[in-house]
Amino acid sequence: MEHNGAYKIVFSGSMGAGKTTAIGVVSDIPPIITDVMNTDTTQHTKATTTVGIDYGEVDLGQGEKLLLFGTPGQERFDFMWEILARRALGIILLVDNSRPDPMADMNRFLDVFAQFSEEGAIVIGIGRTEGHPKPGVEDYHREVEKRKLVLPVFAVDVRRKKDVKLLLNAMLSTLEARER
Ligand SMILES: Nc1nc2c(ncn2[C@@H]2O[C@H](COP(=O)(O)OP(=O)(O)OP(=O)(O)O)[C@@H](O)[C@H]2O)c(=O)[nH]1
Ligand SMILES: [Mg+2]
Repeated sequence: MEHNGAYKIVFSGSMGAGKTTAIGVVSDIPPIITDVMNTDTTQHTKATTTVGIDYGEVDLGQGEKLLLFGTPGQERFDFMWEILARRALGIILLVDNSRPDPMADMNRFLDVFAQFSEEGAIVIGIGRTEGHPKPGVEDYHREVEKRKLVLPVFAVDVRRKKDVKLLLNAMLSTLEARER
C-alpha cells in the first residue's frame, strides 16, 4: 500500500473504552477532539463522548509518522466505523472489561472489522482490568481462536502512555512481519 511514510491506525471499541484518552496520551501534537457533553448516560456515565473523530500523530523519526484516528463509540454512530477505517493499516480495538458483556463487545467489533481481523491487522487492548479482572487475557485469546484467528491481546490502562505505546508497537511489529 502507498503511504508516503504516514501510517493510518484506527482506535475503535465501545463507548467509554478509552479511544479519546489513548490518542490524547500518546499524540505528539495537540489531539483534535470532537467530544460533547454526554447525554447517553444509559450506555455510559462519563461526562463527554465523541461525536466525530479523534485525531493525533506520533512521530516515528526519519520522516515516518503514525496518523491516529479514533471512532465514536456510541452505536448510533456505527455507520462511521467502517468509513473511518478506510485505508487504515490496522485497528486497535479497545475493550472495557467493566461493561456487562465485554466479550460480546469484542466480537461485535471483530465482525465490523472482519477484513482487518482476517489479515491479522487488529491488536486488542483490555481496559479497567484492575477492578474487573474477568474475563482475563487468556479468555479473550480463546474467544479469538474460535474464529480461527490469532490476534495480540493485552491488558492495558490507556491513561498510561507506555500502555498505549505497547499497543502501537504490537501493531507495528504485526505489520512489519506481514510485509516480509
Ligand atoms: N479506572 C480506569 N479507567 C480507565 C481505564 N482506561 C480508561 N479509563 C477511563 O475511562 C474513560 C474513557 O473515556 P474516553 O477516552 O472518552 O472513551 P472513548 O472510548 O473515547 O468514549 P466514546 O468517545 O464516548 O466512545 C476515561 O475517563 C479514562 O480515564 C482503566 O484501565 N481503568
Ligand atoms: Mg471518544
